[in-house]
Amino acid sequence: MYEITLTIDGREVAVPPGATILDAARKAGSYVPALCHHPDLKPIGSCKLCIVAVEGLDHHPTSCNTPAEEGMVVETRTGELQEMRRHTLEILLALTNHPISCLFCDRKDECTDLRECMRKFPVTVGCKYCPQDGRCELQQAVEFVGLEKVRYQLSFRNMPVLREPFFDRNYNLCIMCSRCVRVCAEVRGEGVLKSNPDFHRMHWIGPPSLMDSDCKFCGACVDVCPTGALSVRSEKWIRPERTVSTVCPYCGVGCRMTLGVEDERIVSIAPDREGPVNRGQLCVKGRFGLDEIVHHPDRITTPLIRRNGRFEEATWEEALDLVARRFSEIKDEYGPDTLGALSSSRCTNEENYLVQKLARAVFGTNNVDNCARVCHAPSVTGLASCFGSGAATNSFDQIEDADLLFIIGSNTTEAHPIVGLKVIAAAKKGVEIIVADPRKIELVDRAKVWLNLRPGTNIALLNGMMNVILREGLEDREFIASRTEGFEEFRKVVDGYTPERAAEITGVPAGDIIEAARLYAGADKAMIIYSLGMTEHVTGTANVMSLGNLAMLTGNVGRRSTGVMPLRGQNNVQGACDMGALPNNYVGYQPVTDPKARSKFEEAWRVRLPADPGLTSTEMMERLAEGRGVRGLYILGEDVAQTEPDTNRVRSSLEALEFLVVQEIFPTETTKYADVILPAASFAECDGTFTNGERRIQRVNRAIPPLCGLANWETISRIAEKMGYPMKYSHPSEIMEEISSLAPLFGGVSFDRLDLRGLQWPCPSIDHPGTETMHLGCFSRGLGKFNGAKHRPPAEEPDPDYPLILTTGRRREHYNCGSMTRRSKGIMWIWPEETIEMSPADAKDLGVEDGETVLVSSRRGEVRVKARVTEKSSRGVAFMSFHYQDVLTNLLTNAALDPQAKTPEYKACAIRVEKIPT
Ligand SMILES: Nc1nc2c(c(=O)[nH]1)N[C@H]1C(S)=C(S)[C@@H](COP(=O)(O)OP(=O)(O)OC[C@H]3O[C@@H](n4cnc5c(=O)[nH]c(N)nc54)[C@H](O)[C@@H]3O)O[C@H]1N2
Ligand SMILES: Nc1nc2c(c(=O)[nH]1)N[C@H]1C(S)=C(S)[C@@H](COP(=O)(O)OP(=O)(O)OC[C@H]3O[C@@H](n4cnc5c(=O)[nH]c(N)nc54)[C@H](O)[C@@H]3O)O[C@H]1N2
Ligand SMILES: [Mo]
Repeated sequence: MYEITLTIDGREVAVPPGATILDAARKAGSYVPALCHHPDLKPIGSCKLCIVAVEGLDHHPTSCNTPAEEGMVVETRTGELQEMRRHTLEILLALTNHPISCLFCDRKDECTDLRECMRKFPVTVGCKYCPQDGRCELQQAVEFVGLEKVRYQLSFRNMPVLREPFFDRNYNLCIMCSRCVRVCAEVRGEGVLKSNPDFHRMHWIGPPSLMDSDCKFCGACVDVCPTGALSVRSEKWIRPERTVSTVCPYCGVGCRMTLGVEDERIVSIAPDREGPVNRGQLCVKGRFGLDEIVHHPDRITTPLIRRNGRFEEATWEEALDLVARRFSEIKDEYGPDTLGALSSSRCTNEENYLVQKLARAVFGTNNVDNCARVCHAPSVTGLASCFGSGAATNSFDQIEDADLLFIIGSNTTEAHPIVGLKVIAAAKKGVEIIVADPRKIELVDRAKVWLNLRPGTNIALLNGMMNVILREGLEDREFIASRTEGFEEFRKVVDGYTPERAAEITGVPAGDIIEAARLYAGADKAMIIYSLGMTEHVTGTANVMSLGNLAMLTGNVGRRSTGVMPLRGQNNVQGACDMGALPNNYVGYQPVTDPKARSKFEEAWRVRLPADPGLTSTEMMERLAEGRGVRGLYILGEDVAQTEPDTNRVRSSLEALEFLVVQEIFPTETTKYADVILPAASFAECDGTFTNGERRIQRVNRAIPPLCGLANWETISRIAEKMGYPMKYSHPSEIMEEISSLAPLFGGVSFDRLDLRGLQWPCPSIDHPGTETMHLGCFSRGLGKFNGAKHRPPAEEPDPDYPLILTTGRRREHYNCGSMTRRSKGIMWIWPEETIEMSPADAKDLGVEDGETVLVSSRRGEVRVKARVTEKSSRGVAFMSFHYQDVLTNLLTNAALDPQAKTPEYKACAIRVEKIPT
């Protein structure tokens, strides 16, 4: 693969075409100082420290932006180069008035305590690294070139240190390398930070606090800063003893991160440049919203048993005995199907596998589910019915190579920020973007067409587009003929949706529907990216099938940079489904109703298994509210009392339970209803695997021992054992062995194969490289199937009593029930409270001012919340998140379900907003 060979400091090295001399030098192990250069940024060659001597050249080129050429002979550290670098650096320090005590301290060798040193040399205040530590790139450069003093006059700039959420900006230490400015624009697509064009009077230009800018607090600027000018407050003076590579536990993108550990505490977090998806980037939650959380004083670390209405601390033995005894009693008295388990898509594959095994083999029921039910279950059912597999068809790194991206019902930059970066990069390259969303999400600014549809009218919109495609003959006939079935019936359905009719239903002008149809069908490689705006409707499954129809109609599936990409929600929701934490499937989507599959599992687990599919989580809640169904429930890491719809009803359901066990890292709305609270180990305390939204199974590595003393897989095994079913594992890798032996989809997966890139399933055998793109040449189900769908309105539509539509969703900084992000001081600084977003027109009609507290009610409940008047909301459509315990948005939402996937309609219900009389 390497094509260029050159010599660096006498060593021969081979690099790929396009590599620079600096890349080659680094590969050859020659350190070359380069203060403006960073491997993730375009080289600008401005600091001039990376100059090298090239045989045959009459000048010294900057190596960061000079391409390596075949046969080049390069020297990186001749006396002349070093002398030139000394001059350059001396002038740089003088011009930027950089404090020098940390660079030239004459007692460096004695230095043990940076704080002590800081007291002596106040001028260094804020430098993030100990002088001896060598992580300050400026200091490293000074040492390397042997600069010992600065001959020019320096005056300390004495600028105030600016305090932001999470980090400080100390421009006294800035050397004007512009890395922060460039990463913000080039990599993050933001352009919030700006350089001051007047080098000599350098100070920050822009608002005094980034809080008053469009900053997303991703931390990328901090991560590229070569000095201490930008530094994370909690990471100053930190020198981790060791680092551990693992996967972020928030969303389903699967970003790799490095945890720094000191005294069994997580003291630092950094994005991993080797991460196959995130490549050195994180979002605000992963970068800053974790270390404080793992060690938060509210962590539940001791089992708690409710006695006389109060929680009392108990030993593990006591608590687990009680759990096993009560579950056994309920099973014996009322039958196995009166027990149920909700597994956690925040937890590892191995833990999820054990929870469904506990339910099936020990409780004896298929009543097991995970939060995919209230999320992407329609993707699983809808895509499986079109293609034969319910997972994302392609990989995230193919996004940039598409010709067109159709983003529908996904607030990508807020809910999946690192996938959002790929969309932004694509847009910058000229890839065309269509956004279909009732809110003016950030990506609308990058879109060619914005289809601003009424919530719950997706099918009409998509049928309208497909109607245009067929009418104009833009379909891919060859693909339809050779790879699909059901086209004719489908066509009949779509024929009824002229763009004019679609416009009437959706509120989107017919011209925009036509334009979107032509753009999508006209692209060679068009990729669909979607999320809950499609699934969380009573038409969720039909919505998803309509996307499958659109992709097949135009031959946009089964090739790179095409396909249908559900952006999965939780860090391991893909895995929780894969592992069979579903009422109808064993691990690897093997149906419980298939006698062959059942007998395979009966043999492996040495137990009789129930034959009928179990209840979904939403059905469990529904029946409980009616006083029937399950009596004993085990919930691992899910906060149903805050996150399921119609909270008043959920509360009655939880109260109706005879026995509720919740295993959690924090007290939540749901733990309030528990009979026993078992502590859980957080991601940093777990060994195992997570599977991201592109089917990539990645290793999660334990950084510190479980604060509660037991790993989650141990807790689950012990409950099983105490109920009379032995589960003997000595490490999660053995659980993965069992998984791969029982599920052909993961037949080739084992811990020792999982390097930093992980493995994308299907991976049927140990020599199989994993699957980046699915359905190449043939669909998982053989032929792809068209499933025509008709428009159906949301279960509840606005009327004179409840005239507004409420749609609910996420904010970038917070995460789902907020149990973690609400415990981060920096995140609460950015988003301290819930607000209801409404359009200026609606606010005017109601006489509501921005910031005013209003009463919001639906047929099910009411909340008081501050109004935020914003152009982001369209007339008639209000928006709330569900991240705050003190404003429970789900008191308002509707529990109406999609009939196939049983997913609730969180994305549309009718509300009334009223002024509160003063
Ligand atoms: N910051 C953050 N990130 C998260 C999460 C979080 O809580 N916070 N949660 C994670 C989880 S579990 C999930 S599932 C994902 C969810 O990720 P997303 O689905 O992207 O997030 P949402 O905010 O729920 O809403 C999606 C979009 O659908 C739009 N929408 C509403 N109704 C309709 C409709 O009828 N049609 C169309 N086309 N669009 C509609 C909304 O305006 C919104 O922009 O995010 C994951 N990532
Ligand atoms: N109104 C409205 N409601 C919604 C949605 C919406 O769009 N609108 N979206 C829905 C969607 S898509 C989803 S996925 C659900 C999410 O709803 P939930 O799954 O209830 O929400 P989470 O906050 O992700 O976390 C679940 C719990 O897991 C705990 N936890 C975190 N890490 C661990 C761990 O390592 N071990 C254990 N045992 N516990 C852990 C957290 O403390 C938290 O209490 O919300 C749904 N609710
Ligand atoms: Mo989700």
